[in-house]
Amino acid sequence: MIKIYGVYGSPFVRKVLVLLEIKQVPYELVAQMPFARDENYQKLNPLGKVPTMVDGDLTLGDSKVICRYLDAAYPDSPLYPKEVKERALADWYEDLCTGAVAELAAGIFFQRFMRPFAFKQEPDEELVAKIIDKKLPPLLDYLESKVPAEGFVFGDFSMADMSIASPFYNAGYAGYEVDASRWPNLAGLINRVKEVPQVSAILAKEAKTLGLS
Ligand SMILES: N[C@@H](CCC(=O)N[C@@H](CS)C(=O)NCC(=O)O)C(=O)O
Repeated sequence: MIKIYGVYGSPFVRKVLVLLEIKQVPYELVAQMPFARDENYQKLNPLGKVPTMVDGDLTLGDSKVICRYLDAAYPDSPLYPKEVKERALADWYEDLCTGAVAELAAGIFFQRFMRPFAFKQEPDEELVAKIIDKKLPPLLDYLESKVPAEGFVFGDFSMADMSIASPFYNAGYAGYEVDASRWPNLAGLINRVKEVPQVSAILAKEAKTLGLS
């Protein structure tokens, strides 16, 4: 059976779990904390990051790489567009949002959620304000111009939608919401993705694990 190393609550692990749930591919989630500096885990993934996937003799790190492999290996219910230019755009949105966007959202989540609840430290609100007021808005403006007012980016739900929305669920745990009056398309997409049954099921499991429900 496919093993996914990681934890509920990671925006990157979430993408992989949603894809497996939609494709109805059985998997085991092997608990692996990020930042654990676990030598055995680093043999699977030298970066020590989650997720890592093991499918038989294949071991892969990075949610983008894992999702693209799983979509090709388990082709039922495809989660990337087929048309070449759409596919390239989907890859770009996924790279952008699991990269720069996720990094900024993670900054809010880390400061306002992990620091007080996990490490009993005060959040650095100056840093959070810089992210919210200066660093995120240009990226949100860009996404707003690419996201439709209704439905999903490429018609059917795809990993592009999941990748765009996922970092904002973590920022949401830390009390940050995309301002729907300034970025209505993006805020709408984040809500629509949440309503995909497999996404809401994974978010419900996370909320339990994070002590939010
Ligand atoms: N680009 C990677 C990012 C993975 C990532 O940064 N995961 C975080 C957890 S949410 C992590 O493991 N951080 C630990 C570290 O950076 O050492 C992906 O998409 O899988």
